[in-house]
Amino acid sequence: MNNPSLSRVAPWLALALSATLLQAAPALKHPGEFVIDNKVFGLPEAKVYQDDYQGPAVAGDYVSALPHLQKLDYQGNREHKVRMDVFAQQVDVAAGQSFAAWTFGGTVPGPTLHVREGDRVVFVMKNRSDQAVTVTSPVRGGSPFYQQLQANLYQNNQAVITPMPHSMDFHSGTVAANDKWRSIAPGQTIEFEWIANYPGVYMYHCGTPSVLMHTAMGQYGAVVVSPKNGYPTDNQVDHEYVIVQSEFYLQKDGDSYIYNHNDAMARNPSHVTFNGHVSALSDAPLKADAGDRVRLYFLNAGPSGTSSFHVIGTIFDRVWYEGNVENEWRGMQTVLLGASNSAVIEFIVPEQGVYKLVDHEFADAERGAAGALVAGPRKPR
Ligand SMILES: [Cu+2]
Repeated sequence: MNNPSLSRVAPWLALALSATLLQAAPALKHPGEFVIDNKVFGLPEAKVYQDDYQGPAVAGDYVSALPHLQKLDYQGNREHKVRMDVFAQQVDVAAGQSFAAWTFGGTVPGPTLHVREGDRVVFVMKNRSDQAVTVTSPVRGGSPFYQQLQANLYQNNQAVITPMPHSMDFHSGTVAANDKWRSIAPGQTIEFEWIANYPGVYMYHCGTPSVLMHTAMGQYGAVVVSPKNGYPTDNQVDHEYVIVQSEFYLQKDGDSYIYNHNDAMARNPSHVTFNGHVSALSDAPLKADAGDRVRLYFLNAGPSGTSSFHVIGTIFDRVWYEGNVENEWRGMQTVLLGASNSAVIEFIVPEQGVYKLVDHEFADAERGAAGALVAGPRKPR
């Protein structure tokens, strides 16, 4: 090689090529798995079986309770063993207003799972709707979810027994739905794997008919799949929170509330909430300081309504629609999200004060889709 500039470039080129090749080879685990565009497909069939498991209903190191997101304290990719059992609970949606919800893990919305693009999830779910499961007393061997849950004033949940078939549909997974997302009977356990092939903020929900009823009864939550190479602002973010918007269709029934399917069909919600309770983010507002960059992982779970999310007094510096870094918007006042759409939203807190979070569809804000971020003074840098 006579050209000196080329010989200087060559080692860099070799390094860059080997890095690309390393990235281009996701770990395969089972026969039949194949790779297209760096994504893994062809996962094994789900297993459905009967066992006598009575342990923690939620397990997984990166599973948290809203509005928390568990930090990914590992490099590259890993396999996650995650359990979210399904069972009924009496949950509050407003002060003194509760209903016998169908839940993943005992809360509405359910636990938040955090993984990285390319990670593998081995998911287990037991249908325990035929038994009384307690989630509000200390549990050993569970996930960070339990400690966060027990610190949450709005999760004074009580066990209820409502035997019922249920299923789990992760929008973050790419699989044959008739296999992995199939319904299981009370007492049965389902186990399947999925790969986080695409980054973003995803909904999971029960897909058992009536899907409208099963989701409106409380069976949904969020999965955050962080991009392999992160977001461009990762080292500037001071606070991050997860918000799930959803609506309820409840009518008074004695001391409690029950689901009204006609109201759900007519899209006439009784409550629209952030994180499952009309006061969740008002009485316990999000915290930050002036000048902080705040990141929200926002999911509109529906089941049927849209969300026009706005933070009064701020402009969204960056918005990644569906949480994919390729879908970047700048300088947004409001983010419009259909049912099961999401966004990663960032704004800079302009000064000390109170910033109201609202669904700017004000009929929904008045039904409860409102909260606040309280900002302290600017910290010396
Ligand atoms: Cu269900």
